[in-house]
Amino acid sequence: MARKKIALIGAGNIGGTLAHLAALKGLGDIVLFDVVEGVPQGKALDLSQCGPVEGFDTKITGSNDYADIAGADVIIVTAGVARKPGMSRDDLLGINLKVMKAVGEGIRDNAPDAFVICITNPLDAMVWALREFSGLPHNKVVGMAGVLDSARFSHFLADEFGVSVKDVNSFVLGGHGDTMVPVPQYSTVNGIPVPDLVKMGRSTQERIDAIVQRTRSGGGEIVALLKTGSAYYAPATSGIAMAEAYLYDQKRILPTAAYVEGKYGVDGLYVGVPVVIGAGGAEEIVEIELDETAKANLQVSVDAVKELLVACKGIDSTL
Ligand code: TXD
Repeated sequence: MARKKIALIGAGNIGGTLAHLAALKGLGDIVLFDVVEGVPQGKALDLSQCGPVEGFDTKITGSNDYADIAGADVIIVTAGVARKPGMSRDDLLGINLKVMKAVGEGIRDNAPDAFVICITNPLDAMVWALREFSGLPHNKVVGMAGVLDSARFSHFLADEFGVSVKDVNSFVLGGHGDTMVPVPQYSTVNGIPVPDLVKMGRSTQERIDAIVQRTRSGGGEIVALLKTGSAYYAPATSGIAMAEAYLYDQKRILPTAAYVEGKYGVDGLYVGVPVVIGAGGAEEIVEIELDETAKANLQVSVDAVKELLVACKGIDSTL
């Protein structure tokens, strides 16, 4: 069977890590694309030289020409600029919207049948703009944020309860920003809901609230430490999990920035919700019962995303 083809648009910190992970996992042949000449080619050559050590024969190439992404099965987009200390994700909008226009047109013209995972920030607006510019079906364009945010939430919860991350399933809804909605009620340790663990005295509400807040500012915490950029190992790992769900038709329910039409009281925008991801892309949006607090918090997140879309339309009148 012919190998799948993975195109990575953006060969920076996340792009290079995506390529390394995809190669190690044997997901398919890899094309690293970037506008900077030499970077995708250099990283591709370096990564290819892992092959003899790891034993993978996948072809890894670098390119500055969109024609080379032709026929890609999965495209993961990290093109754009990342945050520096003191910057919010929303501060990136002006620059990255123009990047999404170029990337969207490149995908439209060369790989319209791909499943596209957008990672570029501000994520909820950039995935919407990328879908608009590319013209691909809404179920074939999604955003990666919730898998990362819930991984951060799960990591902190596993630490708090002194348990294996294997047994922690956590739930984050809403946008990839300060308004994201970690949902302890739907977060469990091997099926035991977090609120029950608090009642059992294994933590306190205050400590869980602090973990929720630390999850919300998880990206900023790393930007402040790194000073030169933002997180890239866990974002790349999260993007790869979504790509695998599509490539292997896993029907995973993953927190995903998906196009919502009607569910959760949302109509016509991308927001982080539980989505079944399989060979059909975003196959189904799973609508769960939310308590009043989670509903209100989700609405705040949706309103914040709507403001970003207004800003996008103010910059690019074709949107
Ligand atoms: O959870 C999430 N979605 C976030 C997303 C988690 C972490 C980082 N998040 C965002 O991903 C971050 O705010 C950035 O917007 C993207 C990529 O982050 P990364 O750390 O990979 O940024 P880099 O290292 O600066 O890489 C960006 C690359 C760089 O090589 C540029 O030359 C390239 O993008 N770039 C372009 N490639 C193609 N086309 C265009 N126009 C272009 N402009 C820049």
